[in-house]
Amino acid sequence: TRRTEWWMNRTAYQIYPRSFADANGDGVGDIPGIIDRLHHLADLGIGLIWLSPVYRSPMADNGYDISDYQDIAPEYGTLADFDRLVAEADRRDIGIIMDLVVNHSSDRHPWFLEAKQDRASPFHDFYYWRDPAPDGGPPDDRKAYFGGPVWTFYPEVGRYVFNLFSPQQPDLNWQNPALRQAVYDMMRWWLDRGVRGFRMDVIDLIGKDIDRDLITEGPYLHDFLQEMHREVLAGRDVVTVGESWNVTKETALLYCGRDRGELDMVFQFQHIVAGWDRVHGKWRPHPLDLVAFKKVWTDWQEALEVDGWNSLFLNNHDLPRSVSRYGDAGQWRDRSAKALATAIHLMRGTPFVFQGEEIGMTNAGFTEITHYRDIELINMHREMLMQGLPEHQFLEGAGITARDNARTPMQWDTGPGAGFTTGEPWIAVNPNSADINVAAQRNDPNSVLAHYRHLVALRKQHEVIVQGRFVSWLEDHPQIWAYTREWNNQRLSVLCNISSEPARTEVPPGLASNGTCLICTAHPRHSVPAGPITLEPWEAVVVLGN
Ligand code: TEU
Ligand code: CA
Repeated sequence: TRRTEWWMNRTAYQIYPRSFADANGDGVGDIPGIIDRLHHLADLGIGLIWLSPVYRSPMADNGYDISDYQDIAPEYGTLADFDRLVAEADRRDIGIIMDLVVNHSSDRHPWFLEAKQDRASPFHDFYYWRDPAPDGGPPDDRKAYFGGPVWTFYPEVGRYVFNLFSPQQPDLNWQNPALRQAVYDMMRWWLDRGVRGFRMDVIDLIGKDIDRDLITEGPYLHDFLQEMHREVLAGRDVVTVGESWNVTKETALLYCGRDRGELDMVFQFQHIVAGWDRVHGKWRPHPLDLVAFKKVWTDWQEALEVDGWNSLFLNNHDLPRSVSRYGDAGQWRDRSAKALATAIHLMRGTPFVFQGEEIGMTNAGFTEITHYRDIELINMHREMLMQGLPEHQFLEGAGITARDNARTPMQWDTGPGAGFTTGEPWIAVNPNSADINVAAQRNDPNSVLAHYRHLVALRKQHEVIVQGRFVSWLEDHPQIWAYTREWNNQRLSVLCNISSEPARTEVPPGLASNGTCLICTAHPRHSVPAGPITLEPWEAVVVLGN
C-alpha cells in the first residue's frame, strides 16, 4: 500500500462547461453558470473538479482545439470569472483540475497561423511538417482518429502538417524543446492562479515518432513526462491524471509508479473498449459481457495494488451514459444507476462522476444526423457511409455510443430548458428532463442523487475504501459483480446484481460479512452470510464487518 495523499479520499466530478449551466441565456454553458451551481457539488461532497477545456477556442471540438492557452473562451466568461470560480471552489474545499490539451493546438492558434505562413518562423517547428510525396500527394496514407488523412496540405509553405484528430487540431511537435518550454510556462501560470492539477488529454500521444509510425506510448513519452514533472509539478501539491486510450496494465506503472516522477494516476479505457467491435469499433457496440468486463477491472485493481493509482469511471464526455450502455434505462433506471455506481466507487482509485451521472441521466435518444453536434460523429458519418455502411446502421450504433449522448444539457429542473438555459440550448435537452432532474432528487433519500452523495461520503469515512486490499469473487458469475476490500481487520463486502433478473449464488466465506449494512438498494439486509443468496434485479449490497 502507499502513503495517503490529500486527493485520495476525494471523489472527482467532471464538468463539461458547454452543457453544465448557462448563466446568460445564450444557450451555451459558462463559468458564471458553474459558480451558481457549485452548491450542488458541495452538497454531493465532491472534492475535485475536472474542468473540461474553457480556454479560448474556435470550438471545432468543443474546446479540445485551443487557440489561446492563457485566456478563457469569451462564450464561457473571462479570466476574472475563472479566478472567482477557483476561489469559490476553494472555499468549499474543492480543487480544480484543468484539462491540459497539448498533444495538439487549434489551427487558429497564433503559433500555427505563423507556422503555416513561413517555414523560417520559429513556430514552424512547433508542428510536424513533412514534404509531399513525389507525386505531390501526402507523405503516407495514415488515417486520422476523426476520419480523413492525418496530413493536411498548406500551399503557403508547400508542406503537409500532421493531425491525428481533425485538420483543425494540428499536432504539436514535442520534440522541439521550445514547444515544451512554452507548455511548461503555461502550466506554471495556471498553477500560480490556484488550480490544483491537470487532467492531461491523450497524454500517451506526445512521445511519438511520426516517421517510424510510433504514435501511441511513443519512444519519448516518459522522458517528456519526467521533464514536465521536474519543470512544473515537482514540489507542488497537485494531482495529475493522464488520459490514455493505449496504456495497458503492463505499462501503467511507467506513468504513475510513485518513484517515476511522472503522473499520479492514469485514466484508461480498457473496460470500455472491451465492449467494442473488433472491426467497426464503437460504432457497432456489443452488449455487456459482465464476466469479461469484471476481469478488466480486477486486472487493473491487481496491477496497481501496491503502487500507482486507478481512476474509476464509466462515464465521461466521450462516452455514452452508463445507465443506457450498461444498465437498464427503462424499468430499473434508478436501481441500475445505483448498482453501477456502487460497483465502481468502492474500488481502489479515484471515482470520477460525470455531470448528470449523479441523477441517472440517460443517452440522448437522437435518431437523425441533424441532431448531432460532435465533430467526430459528423466526420465518421461521412466516412462510414462512403465505406458502404447503411445510414440506419450507423445511426443505430451512434444512438448507443456517440459522444453527444453525454453532452446534452445538465438537467437541473422541470423547466423548458431543464434549468440549464433560458434560451435555445446549443444541443437538444433530453425529453426526459421532466422526470430526471436535480430538483426532483435533491430531497429524496431514495434518489440516485442521494445514493451518490452516500458513496462520496463513505469514501471519506472509511479508510478501507481508500486503502483496502481488493479481492474479486464469483468471477465467472454472469450477473453478480462481487468483491471485498480488506484493511486493518475490516472487511467491506460488495455485491451487485448487474442484470434485470434475480441473481442466485452461493456466497463463499471469504466474501461473506457480518456487520453493518452500508448500502442495500432493494430491501433491508443486515449481513451477507455465507451460503445461498438471491439478489433482486440490480440490487446492490455493501456490508462493512470482519
Ligand atoms: O479524447 C481522446 C480520444 O482518443 C477520443 O477522441 C476517442 O478516440 C473518442 O472519444 C472515442 O470515441 C480526448 C478528449 O477527451 C476528446 O474529447 C477529444 O476530442 C480528443 O481527446 C482530442 O482532443
Ligand atoms: Ca452562456
